[in-house]
Amino acid sequence: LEKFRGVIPAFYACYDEQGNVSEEATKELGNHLYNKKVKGLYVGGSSGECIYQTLEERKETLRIVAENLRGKLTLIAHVGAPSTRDSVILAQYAAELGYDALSAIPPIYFKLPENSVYNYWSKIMDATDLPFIIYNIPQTTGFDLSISLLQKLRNNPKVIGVKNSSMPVMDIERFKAAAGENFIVFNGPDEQFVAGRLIGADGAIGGTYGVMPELFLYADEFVKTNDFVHAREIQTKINDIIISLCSLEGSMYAAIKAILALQGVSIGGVREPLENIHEGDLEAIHQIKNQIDEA
Ligand code: HMN
Repeated sequence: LEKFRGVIPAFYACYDEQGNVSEEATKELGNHLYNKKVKGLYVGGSSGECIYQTLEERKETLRIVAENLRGKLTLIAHVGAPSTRDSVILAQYAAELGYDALSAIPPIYFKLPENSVYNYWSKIMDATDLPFIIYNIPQTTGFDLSISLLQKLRNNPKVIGVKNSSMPVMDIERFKAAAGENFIVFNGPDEQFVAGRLIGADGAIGGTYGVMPELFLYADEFVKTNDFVHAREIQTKINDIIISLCSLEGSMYAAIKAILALQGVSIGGVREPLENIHEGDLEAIHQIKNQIDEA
């Protein structure tokens, strides 16, 4: 499980000027993050705008990233989709492409009982030999992973971890305690990266790493060397930046992509209904870029 311990940016959706998935931009972002020395990539999750992409677009992104970076970075494919059938198609494709693990949110839209969620995740796991990482993100899915469901899933040896994006840091500690040895819990909320690592997160996956990977890599090093004063200092810088990113008219991901463009990596805008940046955001975007440079 060593290959999963570390800082793993959630990969952004990469579009061309017409808003189509761009092979060139996808490669460019992948290479950029590889050069920053991150541990791996989480492809096609929330930050990948998976919910707004067709199955074909999601397959395309999975393929481009794998062909470019397989063997160089730990690659996790997020295959959560509205139907079990589509998730299984994505899972099998990710396995063919050589991904290191699969991951999925619980099914969305209908409020389904725990047993349906159990069956959904189990069918994804049955579809390939790959290990599986549960994605718990109750603020967007409305579904909270319970300890009893985690324990039930844990009977399947393919379940190797949880990517936990719920806000209570304690959930990380509870999931670790319940799951036992040889299990990876990833910190989800970037605002709590240091706290999550301290309470037991073995690794971390996040939506803002891509625009400031150095800060998370430094914070991680400080945690590893028990230098909590410096770790906390970086967390404060990170949180100031995240608050700025979330304060514009455009969505957080639109702001991130605009800053990445200033950093030399152009991956287009966001897909609606996510809000693209407004004229009035431009000055703030330059300021946030400077804020990141100075941090
Ligand atoms: C992904 O799946 O793309 C991300 O890892 C999701 C991640 O947990 C993000 N959560 C949400 O978007 C709700 C966070 O990284 C989040 O973007 C960050 O903490 C800023 O609020």
